[in-house]
Amino acid sequence: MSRAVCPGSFDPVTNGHLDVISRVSAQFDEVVVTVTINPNKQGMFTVPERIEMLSEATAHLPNVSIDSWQGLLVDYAKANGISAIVKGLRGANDFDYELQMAQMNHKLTGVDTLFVATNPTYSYLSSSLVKEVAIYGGDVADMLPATVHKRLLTRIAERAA
Ligand code: COD
Repeated sequence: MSRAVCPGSFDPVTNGHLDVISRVSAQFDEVVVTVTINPNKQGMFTVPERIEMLSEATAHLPNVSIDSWQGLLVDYAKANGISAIVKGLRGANDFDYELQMAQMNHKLTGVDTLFVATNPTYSYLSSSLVKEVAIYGGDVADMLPATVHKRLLTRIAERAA
């Protein structure tokens, strides 16, 4: 059985992430979307909130499950019998950063990283840019699942209060 991991911060999940996840789910028997925890980085959403949003947004994909992990991704892959890390690539900046990580991860445990080219419809999307635009009142409704959009607006309103 082929298993892949799609790691990320997912703070929050965007339509760009979902496009990659659904395409990866068509290529592997099982896909685990793993929210990697960075204790030095305070997100807009807690890890349980990110997991909940991912679970809702991928509920239609039966071979996709959601998890979280703190530590080296290669250790997660090894512990869970995962043979491939899959990442989305938006452009040259992603490539430079991802190539270095892929090579490091391969050196550490031999795990391979596969890349999915971004859908041009979503190539400009990142969680951080979506949050910034939404904080300043820009319309990001078509960049996120509807429930995530609602939660984002609620969180921004809570923070402004
Ligand atoms: N279209 C296509 N792909 C996209 C899009 C889009 N619009 N938006 C994001 N993506 C891709 C990103 O390129 C990335 O592959 C993935 O989706 C997740 O994106 P983010 O922004 O949620 O997550 P990142 O980039 O912050 O995640 C970085 C990791 C958490 C994956 C990385 O830091 C990691 O592996 N950390 C674990 C600790 C570790 O092992 N460190 C050593 C690494 S060598």
